[in-house]
Amino acid sequence: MTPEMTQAAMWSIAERHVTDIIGGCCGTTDAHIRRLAEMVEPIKGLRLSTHSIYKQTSRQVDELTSRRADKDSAAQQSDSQGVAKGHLSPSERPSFTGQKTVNDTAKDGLSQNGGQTPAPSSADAIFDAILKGKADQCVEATRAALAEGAAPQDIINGQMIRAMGEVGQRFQDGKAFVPQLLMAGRAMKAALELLKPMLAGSASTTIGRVVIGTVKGDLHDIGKNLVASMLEGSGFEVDNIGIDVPSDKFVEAVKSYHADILCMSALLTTTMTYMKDVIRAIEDAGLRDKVKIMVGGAPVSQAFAEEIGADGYSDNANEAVKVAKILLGK
Ligand code: B12
Repeated sequence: MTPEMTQAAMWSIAERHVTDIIGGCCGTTDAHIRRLAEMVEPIKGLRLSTHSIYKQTSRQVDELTSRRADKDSAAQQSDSQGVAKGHLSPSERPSFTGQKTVNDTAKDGLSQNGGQTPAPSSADAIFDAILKGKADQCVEATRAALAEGAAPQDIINGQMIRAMGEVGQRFQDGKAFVPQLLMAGRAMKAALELLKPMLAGSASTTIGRVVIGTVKGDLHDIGKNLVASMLEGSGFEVDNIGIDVPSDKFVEAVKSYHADILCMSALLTTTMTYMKDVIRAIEDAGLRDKVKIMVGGAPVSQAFAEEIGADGYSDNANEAVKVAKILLGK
């Protein structure tokens, strides 16, 4: 696996907070670990280790462990409730406060100012929060912008969509990676929730409605979710109907959601052929002229898309947004 693949594969685990430590074993290089460090940085509640720590050799780590074990042992003598030798109580777990984080040292991070510049205006703060993937900050900045009298539609068009465009560009240029895209999309989504009630009743604010799912037999969803987030962050309304989706569920979702575009994802050569079955089911339901169909996923190609009668294909989430807009004439 490349460092980027490792990062993408570990994302769903890290994001769900089901692990305390992420690392690498045989085959992993500094580049893999660096990607993992970049990935956990914006996840709320996770603490980032430092470059110097993950650069340490296993011998140094052994020394660190035994020093801590000695410390524990000393602590045990003065505390009858002390932890077992060699184990760290929560308060004893390594804290890297005060040390330089990877974020501080990263030259190509999404945050360009490293917190050095004066507090930005609300508009800048929204843009900045999306680039950093900070949902809470984005919501707060959006609140502040509204309090200053900004119109919800202007916030969306002026800051949010522009920020997502910037993140997409950095992704394309190899300066941002999958988790940053997801975090940015999520930050924008959180603030959009705040704006949604204010938009109700106003002229249509959505570029189009999209149903997206991974086809039957296939459980891969990282790429599919990324496409969903990018579409959502770019102004589409998205119904993400999950993984292992059979054709009748796709048909039902397209119907009930009044979808303009149906997006299908497949990561296995054995499941990508099912896309053709879904297209046939859409035709049988009399919906084919009402909905555009886009397909994607690692084994899918432009030639395959054409062969099965899909309208659009892209090999990445950023392009997917462009293709979706073109298909709807936007
Ligand atoms: C992570 C992963 C898993 C995870 C999935 C976790 C999850 N929540 O998704 C787990 C561990 C569950 C898994 C299981 C399996 N996996 Co797997 N997996 C991968 C891995 C390492 C990364 C996939 C990934 O997330 N990539 C990152 C994302 C961002 O990229 P992406 O999905 O391609 O998406 C991008 C584009 O394709 C596009 N895109 C995606 N969807 C769409 C949709 C539309 C409409 C558009 C326009 C664009 C688009 O945009 C995305 C963003 O840029 C790949 C290896 C690889 N090199 O791809 C193997 C891989 C896909 N897996 C493979 C296999 C064989 C399996 C298993 C069968 C293993 C097993 N024996 O059990 C099972 C299958 C389970 C199942 N029934 O689905 C093979 C597939 C081989 C093949 N040719 O069919 C691969 C290629 C590994 C390999 N080299 O052998 N896997």
